[in-house]
Amino acid sequence: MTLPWLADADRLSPWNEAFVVVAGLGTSGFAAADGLIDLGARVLVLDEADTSANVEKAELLRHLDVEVRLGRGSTAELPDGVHLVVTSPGWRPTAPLLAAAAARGVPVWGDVELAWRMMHPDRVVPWLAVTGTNGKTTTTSMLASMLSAAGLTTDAVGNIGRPIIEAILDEVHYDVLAVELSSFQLHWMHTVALHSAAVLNVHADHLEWYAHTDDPMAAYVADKAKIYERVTHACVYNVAEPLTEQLVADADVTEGARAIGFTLGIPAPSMLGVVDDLLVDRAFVEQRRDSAMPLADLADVKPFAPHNVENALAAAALARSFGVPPQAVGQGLRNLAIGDHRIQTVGEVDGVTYVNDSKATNPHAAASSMRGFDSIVWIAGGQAKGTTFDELVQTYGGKLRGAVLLGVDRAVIAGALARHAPQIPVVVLDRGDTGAMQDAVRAAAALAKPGDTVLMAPGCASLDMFANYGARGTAFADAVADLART
Ligand code: UMA
Repeated sequence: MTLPWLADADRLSPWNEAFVVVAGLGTSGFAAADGLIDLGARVLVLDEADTSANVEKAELLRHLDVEVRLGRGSTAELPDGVHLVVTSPGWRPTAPLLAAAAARGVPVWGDVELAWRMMHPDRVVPWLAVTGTNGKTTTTSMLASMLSAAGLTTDAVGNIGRPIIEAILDEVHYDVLAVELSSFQLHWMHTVALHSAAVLNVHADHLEWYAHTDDPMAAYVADKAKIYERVTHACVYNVAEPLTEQLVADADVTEGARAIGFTLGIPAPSMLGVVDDLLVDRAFVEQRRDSAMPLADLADVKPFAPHNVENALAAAALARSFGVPPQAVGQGLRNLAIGDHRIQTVGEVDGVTYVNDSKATNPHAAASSMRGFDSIVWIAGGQAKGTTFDELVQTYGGKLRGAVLLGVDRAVIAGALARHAPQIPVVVLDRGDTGAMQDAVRAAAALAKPGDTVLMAPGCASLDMFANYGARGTAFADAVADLART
């Protein structure tokens, strides 16, 4: 059963005719159900988990006349008569409910697609969006800070934590939104036309989500590429990653949209880059053939690391495409306090610096932080998520004084070290409880010499041993504090 208006649906469509299933009652599913009720649809939410958090949310939704089914088996089948499925990003396309929707020709939207439809036709707010394997959250935060510094009403939304739907339902009228988009969210996006969009980098991650495809990496890249489709103003790419420029060239953008590069080198026209100690704009200035506009000091980028300068340039490009004045770019960077667990120095003991980069949950992120240090004792391991460490060890093996490995996929990293840097001493910890971080820090301290950096950039997810990457980072910082006391 199809609804003829659904393909072009917006907020004013006759949603009271629609029966919508929301897949998942996490952060985005709850917001989606809320949004759909606001539109007037009949809503059924399904979730495999009957955790206390889900039970609580289900109670709230039932008061709004939403039907909720929780617990094992409740997502096994797609009920009859469903017109639309709105899925949470974490659901794989192979989940039985989504596979059934595909088989029956029932459209599947992500929460981002729903948010987009809910703004039209009369509450439209421009979106500036960021994707990439690494740096998305930092760049989105930098962007939101630049927009605020320009006096605009804005918020950082999307994969960063706050569902976009929440902002659309908000009483606040936003001038513009800074949106972080994951590959999962992009996968289920169909008609969104962003004001401007940036792809920071594309490296292997989340390949298990695409395991059902012939070429998981190609499928992941194809989802990242979707961010540029229909862009109206600027497609921002990373000059150091030709693939991102290729994705812009291949995209079907709105007539008049520009390709804007960012580079750690001197920028060509239509790029942002670095000249001496300044971030400069040679894209959004009238005389770009022969001049560049200073935006900020390199020292405004915190924490200072090459990849973070790239993040700042990408954020600046998006902000400038929206007309943010140059001085607000620098002010935005200075106002920002980036969260913990990202290349955060947590202590110095016996001349060795201890750096927490627990947020480095894939090999590319770990490699990015290694770029910033010279002699490293590396603490790594956790869930590798189908990725490999060969390229990282080949590139940065020369900087490693030693390595300490822990977590479920420690052997994956040990293998890469044995193949490409067999001379490096490696300590492999078999202990799997959270206390293993204490052992790891002590082992790293024993390998380090004054002037070295002990870098906890695990290149893996934390969930095999810790509640989340924050808990892993805190365990590391606590272990360093203990070391300093002994
Ligand atoms: N569920 C099922 N069946 C399934 C899969 C999940 O029932 O087959 C249920 C789970 O029991 C759970 C719910 O679905 O109750 C979870 O849905 P979800 O995993 O999509 O999580 P949300 O809470 O909706 O959070 C999502 C993003 N999560 C993922 O993409 C995995 C959050 O990104 C995002 O902040 C939030 O929407 C708001 O937009 C987190 C993330 O880890 C931070 N993102 C990945 C990353 O950054 O690497 C992409």
